[in-house]
Amino acid sequence: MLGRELGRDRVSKLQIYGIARTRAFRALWIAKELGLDYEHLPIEIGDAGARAPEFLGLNPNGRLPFIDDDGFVLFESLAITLYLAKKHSNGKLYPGTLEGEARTWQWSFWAIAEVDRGVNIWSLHAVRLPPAEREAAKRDEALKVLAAPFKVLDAAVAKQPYLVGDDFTVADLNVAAVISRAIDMDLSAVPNLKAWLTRCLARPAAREALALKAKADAETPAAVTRRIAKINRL
Ligand SMILES: N[C@@H](CCC(=O)N[C@@H](CS)C(=O)NCC(=O)O)C(=O)O
Repeated sequence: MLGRELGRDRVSKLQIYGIARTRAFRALWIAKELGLDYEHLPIEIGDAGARAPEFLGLNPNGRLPFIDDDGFVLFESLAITLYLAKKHSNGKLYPGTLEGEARTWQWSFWAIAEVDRGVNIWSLHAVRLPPAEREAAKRDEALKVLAAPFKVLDAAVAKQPYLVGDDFTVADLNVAAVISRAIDMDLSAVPNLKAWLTRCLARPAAREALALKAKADAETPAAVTRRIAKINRL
């Protein structure tokens, strides 16, 4: 049921919209990390899903994910993780100091700006598209683009176990979720990044969310993967 169809006199549980193959994975991971009671609505991309009128009414971008938290509707995957972490785990998963918060924003914006697109291009052309349709040139270019930012991340987690210090926070979740598909790359040039990513993705909450993603990946027809590559010019 859509959140907006519920009477506002009762509290509805958090709803996470988007099949786990998409960036909804990020929202699912934080919800599991926080132990939230939530409903997952695994809608697809496109006209039969996020671009259908009832969902455009919630997220006019027609993209996934978005959440409805008792009537508060939010899109942008990392805004969702930051919001939920701050709401439910301020001072723990969400750093409690001004500097810790700023460091979390820094890494989250960095992940979107520097590595999100490159990892997506690489994974489509290395893993997700049918082998005959993968373009080696796009895959190689993506690896070139990722090399410098991956070195930056590698250096950051060489000095300390996690991005904001000794403890795992939503900063780690955001960056690790954005580059999660890089776990299938040859990461031998960035061993600290590899160890940190492996550590983040081994968390019980991450494993549960990854299992949902793997199932959705396996069930995704090639036509949909082609559409993803085309829509996003990847
Ligand atoms: N910056 C947005 C990107 C959202 C996005 O592009 N989602 C993809 C799925 S991972 C999507 O819905 N694509 C289908 C489309 O654009 O029609 C976020 O992080 O939430």
